[in-house]
Amino acid sequence: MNLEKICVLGLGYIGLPTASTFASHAVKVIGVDVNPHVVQSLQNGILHIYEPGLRTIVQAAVQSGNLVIKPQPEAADAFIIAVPTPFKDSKKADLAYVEAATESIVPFLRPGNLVILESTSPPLTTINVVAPILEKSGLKAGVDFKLAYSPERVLPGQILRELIENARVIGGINQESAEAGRDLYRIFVRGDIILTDATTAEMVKLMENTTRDVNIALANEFSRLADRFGVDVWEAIQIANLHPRINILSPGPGVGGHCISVDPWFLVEAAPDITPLILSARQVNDEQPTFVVDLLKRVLGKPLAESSIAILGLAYKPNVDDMRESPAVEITQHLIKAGAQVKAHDPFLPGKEIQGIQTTNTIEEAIQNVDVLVLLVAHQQLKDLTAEKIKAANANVIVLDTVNAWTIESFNDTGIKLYKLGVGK
Ligand code: SAJ
Repeated sequence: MNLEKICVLGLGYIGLPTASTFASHAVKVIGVDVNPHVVQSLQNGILHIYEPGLRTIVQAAVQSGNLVIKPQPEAADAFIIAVPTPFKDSKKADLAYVEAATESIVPFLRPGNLVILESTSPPLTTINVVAPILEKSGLKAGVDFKLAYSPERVLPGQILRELIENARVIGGINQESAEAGRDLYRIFVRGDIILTDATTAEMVKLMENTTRDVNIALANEFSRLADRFGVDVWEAIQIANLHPRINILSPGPGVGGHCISVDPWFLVEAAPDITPLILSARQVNDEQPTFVVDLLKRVLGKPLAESSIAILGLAYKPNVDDMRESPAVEITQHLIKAGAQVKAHDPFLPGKEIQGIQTTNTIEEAIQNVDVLVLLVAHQQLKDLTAEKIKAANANVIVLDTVNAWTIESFNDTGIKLYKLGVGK
């Protein structure tokens, strides 16, 4: 099919890299976002999100004229929907953005077009939600236009590489739709392209992130057990992982981000009567920040309200600036609410206000004159922080490392006491 011009709806962490990658492969791309600030700043080559390498490729795409940023869609050969699917307080998927983006395509839909949904969605969304909206155009899905679900599966921090190299799943509502999707993504995807049906593709995406969530929950429970039984969980995991069929993930302060902490709920919501394990894993990971706060209270040996605390790392995971659903933010907010004097620093967002938390400009500023330093994210800059540097900023501080960034031995000669999550020794 003709694929000279495509329209990408939603210019966030997935839509923007996708739009600019197509544009850098000589496709005319209309990048659409409903947020006027996003449209305006991207038109001026300013990015509203951070992802390694993204600024260069977006600016080049805009300058070449292949990527044009607009507030609404226009006629194109293919439409890609890459808007967020958050959840409501009730943990039910909020499909409002998907529905609105789909509605916005309707006036521009033409016979022969291809529409792809990339947003992570509950099973049957493509068939039961997207197709009926598009059919308001008077065109029939699978007959007059093609429709497929193709989940994004790229890792924040590595998006541009994984977009090209990862295997791509394309689930068509019929074979012709899947094949049209393959022709589209083949423009830049070097990994395998696997064709299946739309609902299988939706399930594949949810199963991947759920598997990771359940495995992290298990690692987090192991950290609690190790704490209770006087074991170093990091050592135990390292030894267990020598077994050829075992691969335990890492415990930490909790599971954040917009994917793994959200997607399993879509399965629980869709079939609560048959998903007790998935629900339980979600609950374990959601409780992990509380476990860390309790551990911190034990380390401090005095009430939070009488303590001064330095928090290092606020992002949801290492080496990204993304704070969505971040357990580090949740822990910090909890400590502030409990009356502790808190100074926080994140190397990706120095000197900013983040969800009610003011960050310091430097690491040293955060560490000076506090009782305890809590490391919540293993950003490279924070891993590189040595025991000597910590001592130079605050010789009396106690350190709690929740992400296994530092070794107890490296603190031995400093007189500083290092505690670690999951180390009950
Ligand atoms: N985490 C742990 N322990 C681990 C690994 C991760 O506590 O051993 C925590 C992280 O700190 C973070 C959270 O889990 O808070 C999620 O991080 P992540 O790196 O596992 O995943 P995401 O959310 O950044 O990206 C995931 C990826 N999915 C899988 O690896 C199966 C990515 O490929 C998906 O494209 C992305 O979700 C998405 O958009 O769905």
